[in-house]
Amino acid sequence: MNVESNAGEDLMPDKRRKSIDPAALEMLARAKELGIQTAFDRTETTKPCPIGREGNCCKQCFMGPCRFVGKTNEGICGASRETIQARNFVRMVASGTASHSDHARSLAFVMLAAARGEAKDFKIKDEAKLHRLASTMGIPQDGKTKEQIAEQIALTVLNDFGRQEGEISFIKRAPKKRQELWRRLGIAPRGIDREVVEAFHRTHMGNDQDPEHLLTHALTVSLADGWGGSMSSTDMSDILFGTPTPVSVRANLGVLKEDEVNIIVHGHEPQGAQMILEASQDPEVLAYARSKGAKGINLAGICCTANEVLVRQGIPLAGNFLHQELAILTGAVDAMIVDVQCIMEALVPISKRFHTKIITTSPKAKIEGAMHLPINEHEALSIAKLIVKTAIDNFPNRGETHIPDYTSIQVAGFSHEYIGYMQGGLYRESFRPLNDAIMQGRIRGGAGVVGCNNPWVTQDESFVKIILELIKNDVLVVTTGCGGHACGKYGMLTPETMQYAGPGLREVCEAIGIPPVLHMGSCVDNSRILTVLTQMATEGGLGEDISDLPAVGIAPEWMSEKALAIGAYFAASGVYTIFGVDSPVSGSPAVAKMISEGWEQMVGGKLEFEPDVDKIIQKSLEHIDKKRAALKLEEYRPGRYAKSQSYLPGDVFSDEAYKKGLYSSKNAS
Ligand code: MSK
Repeated sequence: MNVESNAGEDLMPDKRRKSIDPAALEMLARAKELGIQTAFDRTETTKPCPIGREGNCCKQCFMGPCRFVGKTNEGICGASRETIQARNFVRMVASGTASHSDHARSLAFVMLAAARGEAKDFKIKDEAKLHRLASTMGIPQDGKTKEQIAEQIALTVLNDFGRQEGEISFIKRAPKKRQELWRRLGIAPRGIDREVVEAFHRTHMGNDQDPEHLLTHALTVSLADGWGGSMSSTDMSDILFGTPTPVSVRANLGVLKEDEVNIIVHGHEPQGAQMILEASQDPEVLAYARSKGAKGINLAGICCTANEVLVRQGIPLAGNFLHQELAILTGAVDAMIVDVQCIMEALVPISKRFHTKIITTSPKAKIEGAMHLPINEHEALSIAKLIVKTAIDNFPNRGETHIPDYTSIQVAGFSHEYIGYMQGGLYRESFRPLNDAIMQGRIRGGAGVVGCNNPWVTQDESFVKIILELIKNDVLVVTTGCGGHACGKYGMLTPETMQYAGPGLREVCEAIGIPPVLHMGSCVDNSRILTVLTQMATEGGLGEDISDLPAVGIAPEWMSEKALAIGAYFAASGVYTIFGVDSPVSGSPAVAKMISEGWEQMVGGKLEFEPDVDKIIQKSLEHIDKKRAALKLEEYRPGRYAKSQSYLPGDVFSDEAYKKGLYSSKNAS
């Protein structure tokens, strides 16, 4: 791959900045200096195919690909524009579901091996959660050891993959009314693998040719993700590695250290990263690092593997999706350990310009030119030690380094259990205070602002803008994935962010002792948001179903198929969900209407694509107020509790604001 280019301009073709993150801008300038191309630059040189981007390309058979341009309104087989748009959409949702759910499958095998004593390095860390989960799954526990219960949980989850009839186990955790709706509509997923396979069967040439019928299956397959693969991933990870509670930790590239072995974990699955963490704390391994001249071993994370070890063990964050190449450009990363999903193929060619070793650890994902050391559950720690020692051996090979001097403090790790606990303590945990605050209008509503970075929009800008505006309007925000990272990099996950919140929200945050933006974890942890919404819907006072709640879901910088699966399962669960950037179904207003108005009539939630950030904010607030009115709640009156403050000094997006305002430099307290 050619990595030479005239890269490094910090402006996009439309003169917007490539990022609002000063660390990213500094590294892009460094890339330019070194003549290295990154995703930011390839966005300019690799123009997306406009036909495919609009969803107007059908390549499901070899009579085509058929391109729906100009007056062409049917493929060679006669397929309509709407059919091919719906087919493409279903396939993306199925791929996203497969990814999240296969992540769950590997955790189920780890849990099974641990329960059977075949994976000595993995233990059951959260026994209370194990018992809670077993009882919701209806698994008998009397007279059973925790290992026997864990074995039954793992087998039940694995059974949900291959189940041919009935419905997956976690569906019964949704509000009763929602479960009944799904059953009535026939969209409750039977088995995870079955729904994914059926999605590919239906979208094969010459099969399902009714766009609405196809899109209804997108709802089913996405529910297999949200209430299946993702939810079971979250629960099994908590049981094996601990349920998150708030941790305070630094974020951004400045967490890398000049005098220590820097290892970055990147991808999505927690089990390998957990072993790397344990290996890096082993006294013998630490002594080995010192023997090579390093003061210690510094572990940091990127993407959702970062989130997994951040929210549980407080491992610092090196950055979000678009930081993966920038981290290598520092010259200070001795090894980047990658497992699955969101790993750019560009990492290897860039790493060849430095000393960084890219090591792949999943049997499912090899990268040409990278070292492949798959971690299996049976000898996980010994393989992890080998990987860490490989990084240590590489430390003396470092050349010139350039670590941008930016970090910020973040507080992350708000599991749904912790959110319940902080509202009532260990014995009286509940969602009553939150529901009451919404009913009284202290809190206007809730929003999940989640998802990826996409180099087609200024990195992190829409996250910051949307979230600041929402909290200013008394909307409590939860975040996950790379959105969580974006918030963390700008200090928005700290209690100090309360000063930018509206007076009602601020009062509630002060009373409970939480920031107005809560980081709940990784992409699969969007399932925690489903659990929170269920608890709010069943607590009383806010209706009986998720679709009754004054809440929205937003993915302003989405890029992955997993994000689309998440968007679809939020809609299927009753949430108004808005995606930024652009629409993958923009070539067919009819299909866009089917997943918006059509789905709203069917399931009470809808999925819309809105590139304009101001409109995203406006639509979100309007929706929240519409739901408040439907619930006959007190009218939201800003300023009722105190005077609202202006939310940022000066220009939010200036370097000065970042350095003096939300953003703190590495050496600041
Ligand atoms: S890592 S799926 S870029 S959130 Fe989960 Fe970030 Fe999106 Fe990957």
